[in-house]
Amino acid sequence: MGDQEVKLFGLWASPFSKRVEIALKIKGIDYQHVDEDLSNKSPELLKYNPVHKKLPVLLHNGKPICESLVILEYIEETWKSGPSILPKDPYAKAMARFWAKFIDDKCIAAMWSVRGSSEGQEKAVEVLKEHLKTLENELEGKKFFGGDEIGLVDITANVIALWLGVLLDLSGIELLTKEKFPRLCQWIDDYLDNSVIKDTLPAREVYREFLSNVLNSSS
Ligand SMILES: N[C@@H](CCC(=O)N[C@@H](CS)C(=O)NCC(=O)O)C(=O)O
Repeated sequence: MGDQEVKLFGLWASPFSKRVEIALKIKGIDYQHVDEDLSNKSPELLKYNPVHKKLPVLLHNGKPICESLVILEYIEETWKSGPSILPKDPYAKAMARFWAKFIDDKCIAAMWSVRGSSEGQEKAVEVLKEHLKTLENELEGKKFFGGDEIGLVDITANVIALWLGVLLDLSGIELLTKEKFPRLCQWIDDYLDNSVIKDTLPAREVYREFLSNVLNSSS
């Protein structure tokens, strides 16, 4: 394994990029991280992801893999070391894919729409609230979305664990509270307390400053 080339074109502040790092660390895979600048993407990133021109891209022995959820499944199938991040049972696996897609297609879309103070913001918050309720229900009787251990859905939901709270905070929206979402808040605490997660996600204050600058420069 040590002689393999595993290179991640990512960004420290990207929740998508962090998904890949978490999976590689859970599996105990050594990798090289190339931190990209989104305002000046590297020629390698553009060459390896000509379709979307986005990070993360995982380069494994010269072969590029794009799209974080695709990369997570590739990691699971390629490296048998470490814990599995997807269940073996076909139905349970399909459900994990379903919820990961729900987070990407619904939650993340709703999350970025709550920014700013446009007329649509109130509606966007309502939509986000509905989606968070759905996730709250999904956590009934479980520590993690994956059960007792962190799995594909938890890794996909890292955006809820850190990025969403900071965004809501900076936007002055009180939504993700223990009163409204007790299971989801407990999940956030448990998830952020995991040693791999702690070691991988940026510190809240550091990310807060970064996002605050991004929001100020785009408004
Ligand atoms: N669906 C993609 C989303 C990745 C994504 O949005 N990456 C952002 C950084 S967080 C990016 O590279 N944006 C560059 C751009 O849009 O030009 C995934 O899951 O990998």
